[in-house]
Amino acid sequence: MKKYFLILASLSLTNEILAQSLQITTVDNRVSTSLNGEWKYLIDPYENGFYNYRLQPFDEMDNPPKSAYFTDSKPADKTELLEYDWDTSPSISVPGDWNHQFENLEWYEGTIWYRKKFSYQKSEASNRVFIHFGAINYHSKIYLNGEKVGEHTGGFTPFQFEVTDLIQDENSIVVFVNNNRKPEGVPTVNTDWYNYGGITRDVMLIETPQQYVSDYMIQLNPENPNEIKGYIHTDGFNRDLTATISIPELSVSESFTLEERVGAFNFTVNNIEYWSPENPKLYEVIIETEHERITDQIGFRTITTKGADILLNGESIFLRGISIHEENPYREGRARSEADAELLLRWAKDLGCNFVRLAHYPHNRHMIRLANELGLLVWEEVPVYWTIHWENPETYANAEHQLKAMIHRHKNSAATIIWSLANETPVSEARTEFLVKLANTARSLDDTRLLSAAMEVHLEDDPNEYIVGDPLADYVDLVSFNQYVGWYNGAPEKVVRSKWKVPYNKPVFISEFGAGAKAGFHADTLTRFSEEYQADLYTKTLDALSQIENLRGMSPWILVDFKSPRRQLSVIQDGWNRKGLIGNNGEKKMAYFVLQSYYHQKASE
Ligand code: GCB
Repeated sequence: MKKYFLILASLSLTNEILAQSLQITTVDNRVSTSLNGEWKYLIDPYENGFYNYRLQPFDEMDNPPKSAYFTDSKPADKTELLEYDWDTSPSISVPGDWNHQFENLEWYEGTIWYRKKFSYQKSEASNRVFIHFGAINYHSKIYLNGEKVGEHTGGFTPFQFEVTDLIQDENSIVVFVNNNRKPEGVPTVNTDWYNYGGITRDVMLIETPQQYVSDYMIQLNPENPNEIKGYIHTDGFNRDLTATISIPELSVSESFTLEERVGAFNFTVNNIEYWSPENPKLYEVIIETEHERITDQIGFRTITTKGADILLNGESIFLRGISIHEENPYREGRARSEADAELLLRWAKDLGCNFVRLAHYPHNRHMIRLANELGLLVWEEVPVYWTIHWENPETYANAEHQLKAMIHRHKNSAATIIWSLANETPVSEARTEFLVKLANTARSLDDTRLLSAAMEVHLEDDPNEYIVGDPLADYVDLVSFNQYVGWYNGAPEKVVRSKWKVPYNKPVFISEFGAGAKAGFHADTLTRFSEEYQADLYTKTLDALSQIENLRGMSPWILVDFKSPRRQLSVIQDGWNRKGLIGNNGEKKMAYFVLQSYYHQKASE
């Protein structure tokens, strides 16, 4: 029997989301027009297209001069001086980082302008239009037909601006992109990954009715697996609307009234086939109002913890994971497409994984969609990495914005089970306060997933006993830590003597361990960067970690070699972090097979 009623209490949970900038939930099921493809670009290290020679920003002037690049101007006649010309400028592919596209931009960090001209006709005159960016690294300013529409900071989360009043039949969009690393940024100046710049993800125009469904959450109640709960938000007119949620395969069709643009619901459903790695069942879910009909593919599952156990649909699960950077090694650039997601996640499946840690920032939506289809559980993470400015309120606001955007984007993803708050951050009062605030924010937005963070270990009296003693552990659901005994800390034989003390009655997860190896380089097990060294370290580490009683999973570092300017050992590294189980040429290293056979055995337990 189904029942339906409004839960007013849960409205307060959703106010937080209402308050943040309107980012459309799920873009693939909207009326949209892609703006991917060839754009023009101008390299502007001195930001000449942005300031005049007195360093006054053009976009703060009442009448910006034609020399402002965003005006996309032409000389009126042959006598007029104008020192740029968009039409004769070179082209660049969007989406795509600039570094891998042009040799002279391989190491470029700074400002590049992009421009695209396009025609547009709304399908209904009264409709609204938004320009949506999947991600731009790192800071961007968007101008349409000479007018500034907005600015965004943060390299890995989507954002959008309404352009209903600016869009015309013929348009010029100009985007200022700057990827300078900043000490107060998130991430900060030093990371162990490459600072790819540019419009790195899809760009699209999204058209909606006046009052449109801007956001919805449709999830299983973690406390009752026969109940689906959630909310719908609309934006635009503030008229009471009737909304209907249908799940045809479950014979669900529930209608309710949206008051003040918002409606929360829960209803009972019987015979749900739960989503799991073994059975990644997705249901077609239809959300309808009198103005629009949106369809989505949503899986239903619960994820909770009890003592040391991680319970997926009430059953204890071991997370057979691997860490992944968002890079296509063949292209030596950011992963950006469905094909790139296929490449990476098929490798993870072949390795025997049921879980992927998408490090160290929110990955593109293709990765998450495919993980839902392939049955891979997902850890998503914000780039709060190493030494962020813990005491700077702007740094906090930036980190919180990225966390909110990440949660907002994938809150209907069954595959996503963990939001990770940080990676290897040094314990201090200010840092813990910062991360606890992030944890509280995450919990207020989503009570259907777990929280974690990749923490560190320390030694006390016993030189072989690594202790997790981080006050953050009290605020997260999984106690996760990175450890590199046998690589940064001694040779693999040291692992054999090591113990780990994790004094919490919570699931323990090893978010990283690993060793560098150059694919094809063979030597004995003591020779650094040989495949034998890496394989031996994996064998010994897997054995040693099994002493940890509460161990419920791991995501060794890392699936594929990835580019990092920190790695300059010539002949061996040449700008690549070599801890991949797969080389940048796609070759599987010996350690790949060690982990694969461990995972096969784990899967059969
Ligand atoms: C770590 C970091 C990761 C690095 C890795 C390494 O602990 O979390 O971002 O890439 O070690 O290879 O040193």
